[in-house]
Amino acid sequence: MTTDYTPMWKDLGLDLTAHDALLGVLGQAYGDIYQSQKNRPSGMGYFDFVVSEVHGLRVKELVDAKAKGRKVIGSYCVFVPEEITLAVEAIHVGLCSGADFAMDEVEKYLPRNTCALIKSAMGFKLAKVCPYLECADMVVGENTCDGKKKAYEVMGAMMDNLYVMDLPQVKSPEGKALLKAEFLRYKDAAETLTGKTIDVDALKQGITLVNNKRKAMARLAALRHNASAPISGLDTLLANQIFFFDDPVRFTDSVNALCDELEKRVEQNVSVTDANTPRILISGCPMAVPNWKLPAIVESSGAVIVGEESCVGERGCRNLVDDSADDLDGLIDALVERYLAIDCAIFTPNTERTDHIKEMAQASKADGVIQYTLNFCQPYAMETMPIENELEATGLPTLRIETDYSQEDMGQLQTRVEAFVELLK
Ligand code: BJ8
Repeated sequence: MTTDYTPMWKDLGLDLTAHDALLGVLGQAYGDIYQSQKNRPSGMGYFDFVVSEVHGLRVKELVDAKAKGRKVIGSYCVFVPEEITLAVEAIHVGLCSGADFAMDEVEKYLPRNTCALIKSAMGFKLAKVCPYLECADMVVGENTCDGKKKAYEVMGAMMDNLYVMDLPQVKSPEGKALLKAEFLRYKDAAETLTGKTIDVDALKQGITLVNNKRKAMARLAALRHNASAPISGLDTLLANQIFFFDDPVRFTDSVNALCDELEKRVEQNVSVTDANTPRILISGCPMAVPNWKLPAIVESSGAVIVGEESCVGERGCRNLVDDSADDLDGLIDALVERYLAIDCAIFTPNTERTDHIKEMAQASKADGVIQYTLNFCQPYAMETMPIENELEATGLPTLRIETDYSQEDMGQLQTRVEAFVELLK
């Protein structure tokens, strides 16, 4: 960062010492993992810049927008509709939860055997190290897995701006009605927060902005299907992570510029790997910034990641919202339709997820699938075995990895991943 943002962080109430420690770890990990990659597309320069300013320039944009009267809404899940946030001219930021922080403190509130993502969310709050969280005028939690549901009860006592959205667990007509009621309740809450009323034009505008972001990500995903592997999995994961907090228009333009470059790379057969490098699809729990652990191991073991079946990936950003309705109720129905197609493991049954993994594996010409689960995440762990059986029945080798954010199992993971990559060769 070229500017000294200390006064801004201080005004936001961050713990400056703890925050420096977090930025130090993040910078080191980013340098080691990202800057050491070879033959990166030049379009990644924008994303490198965003990371270098992750707690700087982007946060300043939020602070400046707040000074002009705009509100910031933070969210922990891809079920929270950004379209509604944008329709009230608020700014939507995904709260990342991808690193261990203040774990001793967290374990005074949550059992040790809670998944790393939930612990991280609470650690960032307790340690006061996340400027996005401290900037947010409203933070939206959601009733998805049991761990998150119960953690929000605890976190509700730590913040005065936590709003919890209920979510269905079954994709039935009743489940759809519940999601619609919850989207309408969120719309009311967003209107109350901002003092703006959502009309058809405003919601259509929000839908267009988010659809454009998702279209750009779909373009990027499709380019990875090319046999030449024009971009690494680590770099595309980074774009997927930045999707959650960057300015939507600038982000969309930057992804499209990257895709223009990748199209040329494909024409000229420029690749980030050697020919015949094993291609791997990763499927499972979301990888929030700065959780780059498993992809770094996979790509340093001689494979390339060609897709992420994840909420920080294709599960989270595929499918557009139909904006053809000309009344508010019709547009809300279209939002419900799109969001209810998200095949998160909290749903029962959830067979569409297996179908989606198979489709992704085929489209991306994957040689194998790694199922990635955070320790103590029951919904995704429970789905690994039936998915493994189905994939292996089609001849696709799979590997199950359960881990957390610590570095302790790095050696063991590297050995297992290397053996899997050898098997795929
Ligand atoms: S829509 S995947 S972003 S809930 S890893 S906290 S499931 S115990 S993150 Fe998620 Fe929304 Fe679903 Fe996507 Fe629980 Fe598992 Fe932890 Fe998880």
